[in-house]
Amino acid sequence: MTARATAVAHSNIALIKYWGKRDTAIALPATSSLSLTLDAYLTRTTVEWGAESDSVVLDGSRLNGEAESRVTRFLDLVRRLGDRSDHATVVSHNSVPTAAGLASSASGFAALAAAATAAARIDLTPRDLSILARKGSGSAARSVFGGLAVWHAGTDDASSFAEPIVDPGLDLAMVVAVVDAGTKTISSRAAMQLTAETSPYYPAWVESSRTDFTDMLDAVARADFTRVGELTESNAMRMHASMLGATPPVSYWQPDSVRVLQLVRDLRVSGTECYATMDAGPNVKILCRRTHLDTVRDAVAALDIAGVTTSLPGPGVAVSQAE
Ligand code: 2P0
Repeated sequence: MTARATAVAHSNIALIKYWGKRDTAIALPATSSLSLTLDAYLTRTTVEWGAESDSVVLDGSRLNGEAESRVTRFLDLVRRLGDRSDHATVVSHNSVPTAAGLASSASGFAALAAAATAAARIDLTPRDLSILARKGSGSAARSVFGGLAVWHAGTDDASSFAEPIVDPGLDLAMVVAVVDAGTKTISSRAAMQLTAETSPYYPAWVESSRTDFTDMLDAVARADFTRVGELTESNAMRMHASMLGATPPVSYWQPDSVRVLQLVRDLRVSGTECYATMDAGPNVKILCRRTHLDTVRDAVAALDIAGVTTSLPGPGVAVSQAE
């Protein structure tokens, strides 16, 4: 029997963002966050144990340097969990452009966590899988689950996990306005640390995001689409405002990002209710109802930017093959 497994995980976009850690050593976030897993972007990863050394191939290219070390450190955690000393061959494919602010590390580390543990025959509950995925990349904790998921900030390793929440009929969909699919200029990990250490607005971000999180849970429970959308947009803008206050300032925005944000406002005025959110990149994700998906997509396409993708809520991580 070979120790091999393949897992598929989808990316997620936070409606209430995670931006900054309270403990970098075990990846505890400063605040709780809430996300929507998308069906549009996924990572498929195969892990096979039994090798002499770890190797990682992403989209046909062998990783090296810090990108490889990050995966190797993660595999160390799995070795410890499974009490094994052999190494792994990791082959991964992203349908997401890597490191472009489209949550490739979320789907990437969720798929890696599931494949590496399944291949090692380590049986984890979904909660424990999310705790493990968190240590690869914070947002990966949420990609263990489909649809809407919350990641509780927690106070220690065991209490900082994600879990799904029931959508009581919100009918959510998302349009991704791709402004630039190139690699980001500063990693989200570095940018959030810089913001936390140097921005005078960071404490205000933490405080307001805590309130946003509570308000969002309430809005979701009431299936109040308007409130969910308003909170989504304002939470993202406040996160970016906190970055602008860093030294040196962090800005992921490009001129086309602003054009899309303006379009979202115009669409709302003309009766298509939709709301914008942005992550560590220039792309704009637009939250809307399913019935408005085509209208929003066509309006974005008319801006003639780099690309546009539509998405419905996606599934949680799945081990598609364990041999
Ligand atoms: C989020 N982002 O909540 C936020 C909003 C980007 C902007 O989670 O250091 O790759 O690996 O825990 O998860 C991106 O940060 O950072 C992110 P690490 P991660 O989706």
